[in-house]
Amino acid sequence: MLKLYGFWRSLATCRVRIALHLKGIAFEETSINLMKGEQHAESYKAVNPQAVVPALVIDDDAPLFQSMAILEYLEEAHPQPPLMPPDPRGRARVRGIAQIVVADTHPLMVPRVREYLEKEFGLDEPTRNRWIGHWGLKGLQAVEAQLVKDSETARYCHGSRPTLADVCVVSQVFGAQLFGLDTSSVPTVMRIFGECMKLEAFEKSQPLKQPGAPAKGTH
Ligand SMILES: N[C@@H](CCC(=O)N[C@@H](CS)C(=O)NCC(=O)O)C(=O)O
Repeated sequence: MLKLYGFWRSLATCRVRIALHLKGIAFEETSINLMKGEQHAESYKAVNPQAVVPALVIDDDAPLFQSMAILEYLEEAHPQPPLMPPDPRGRARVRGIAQIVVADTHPLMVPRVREYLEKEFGLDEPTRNRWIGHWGLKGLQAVEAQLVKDSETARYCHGSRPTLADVCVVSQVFGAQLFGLDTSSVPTVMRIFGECMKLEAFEKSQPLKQPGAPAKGTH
């Protein structure tokens, strides 16, 4: 049984959770409570010295870390159903969309950045939320611009089957919802989000459906 270290509201964990469900891979999830700082416990840093989730343990081997690396591993080790297009150009596009989220958007919103803004610069919560709103929407708007201009955009971000682009974009929409962002400026993203949410793998992976999540959205 695969062991996923995660947290209910972690967007990076959510990406891995969605991919595991899409591929029908059984796993058990261990919660590392980021709100209580459990990521900094020595016992967890033995799993992932970066003190972040997710980490994925397979067959008691060294844990895999970084959601994008884990997603690519799952795709290579469990090719069915494919979450990447067959052609190199298509794969580059899917990776590009995914990386707008994973490399350029989500890192600006994570707890350690929010804590640093608070402790080093004295920014209060409304100001920190403006920061998050700004970068969270910029990222989704960058995805929207890519989706709108390319004829490969269809039911999903790339064609008629979900890909790693959808996995990443949906995780970021969950983040926008947790922070109460107005997503009306990204209609294509939200249309595709709606399509993905018709699939059980996406629906049951959402933050607010995980053990420990509050009944109502909160960040
Ligand atoms: N680039 C990493 C991001 C990992 C990450 O920052 N995870 C967040 C939760 S989504 C975390 O554990 N944060 C702990 C902290 O910031 O202290 C990935 O995609 O796996």
